[in-house]
Amino acid sequence: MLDIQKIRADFPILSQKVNGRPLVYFDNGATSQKPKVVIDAISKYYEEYNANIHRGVHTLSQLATDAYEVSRKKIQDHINAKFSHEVIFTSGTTHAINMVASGISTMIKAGDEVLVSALEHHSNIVPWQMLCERTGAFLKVIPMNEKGELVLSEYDKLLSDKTKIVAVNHISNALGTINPIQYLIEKAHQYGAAILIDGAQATPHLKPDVQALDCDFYVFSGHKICGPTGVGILYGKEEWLNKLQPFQGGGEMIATVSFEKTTYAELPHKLEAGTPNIEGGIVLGTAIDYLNEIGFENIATYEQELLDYATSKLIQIEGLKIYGTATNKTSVISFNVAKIHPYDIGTIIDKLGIAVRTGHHCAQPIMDYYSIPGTIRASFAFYNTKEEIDIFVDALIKAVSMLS
Ligand code: 7TS
Repeated sequence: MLDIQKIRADFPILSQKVNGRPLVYFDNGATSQKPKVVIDAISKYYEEYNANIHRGVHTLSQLATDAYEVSRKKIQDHINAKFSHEVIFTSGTTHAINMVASGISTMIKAGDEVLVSALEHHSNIVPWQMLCERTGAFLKVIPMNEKGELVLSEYDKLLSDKTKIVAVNHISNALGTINPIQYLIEKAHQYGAAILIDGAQATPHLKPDVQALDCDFYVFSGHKICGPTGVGILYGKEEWLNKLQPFQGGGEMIATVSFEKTTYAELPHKLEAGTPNIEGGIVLGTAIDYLNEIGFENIATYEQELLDYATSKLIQIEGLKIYGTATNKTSVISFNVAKIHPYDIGTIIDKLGIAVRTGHHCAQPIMDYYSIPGTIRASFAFYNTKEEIDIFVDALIKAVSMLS
């Protein structure tokens, strides 16, 4: 059992008023709020040991380097990677996917196939389209059904010896569907294809075990798991990361440089050119410690309760339709009410202190599937409460009556 009031006290922003009302923050799918330990760790870094890493012999540089590498090790343990050099710091999920889609180019030729799913965020579509444009490969799409689940029988049919890489999310940001990634990974491997899992929406809710999953790449963002913005992770199996062409060249990623030839450094440095987000990397470790103290099983159980409670209340509103009703679903509810534009509802409830996201959620193909311009999306975190859901539902009823 979680002590939610105690947890809420860890998050200074949650006691803010917005438009004169207590903040109800239901936009966790976009970014999570940050606990005081994370905010303090950022200040501590800049106040006490700010220095560039992997470079200087001086004390501060050593302290910063050690803290950065301790964090890498924490992330390795958290996702159960075999080696710490399989954990590459990036600026976020988008950067990590682009690193793979760009770095794998030399292994893709005209006529090869890249598989994504109908449930992807644009970040896991566009880099693959760009890869296909560069190489002459074809992009194929695993379709979804009305509930927002992937049609696995179609996936089976799409896979062939031409499939070189499959890129799918673990959890859909727009609908909350939890995809059967174990199955997707096993099947991809049967055809010799690599598979990248976009864990941006999964890592706030669960602890992935990359060795048990046996995925080739797993990517996520720090800012969605109580960490700072501008930092994320590319996990890759050692053999795959060794094969990837570096996305960026520059300082720190080399072994030797001359005008005739440059040789690359070993992992992880080969893929980490330039000065990284040092504070972000260090503090991502703090955020992961914080979440692990709360416990991912506790988080999942509680968020499921919030999801069930909110769903049962929302479906009582006349004309409300929920998009995404997968059997395995996380604490995201996407919906519309009658023909009212999601933006109008979002704007009115913002005046009542409630933060939700409205629009296509960077997942336009999902909106096209349902023939809608967008939805209202409420996404809950472990620090949200049933009382907040009540406030949200009351505000929604008010907004609908104003707009009908
Ligand atoms: N993949 C998924 C599944 C996502 O949900 C997001 C961000 C990204 C990739 C990109 O992550 P970034 O940190 O690199 O930007 N999703 C959302 C969202 O649902 N609302 O705002 C951002």
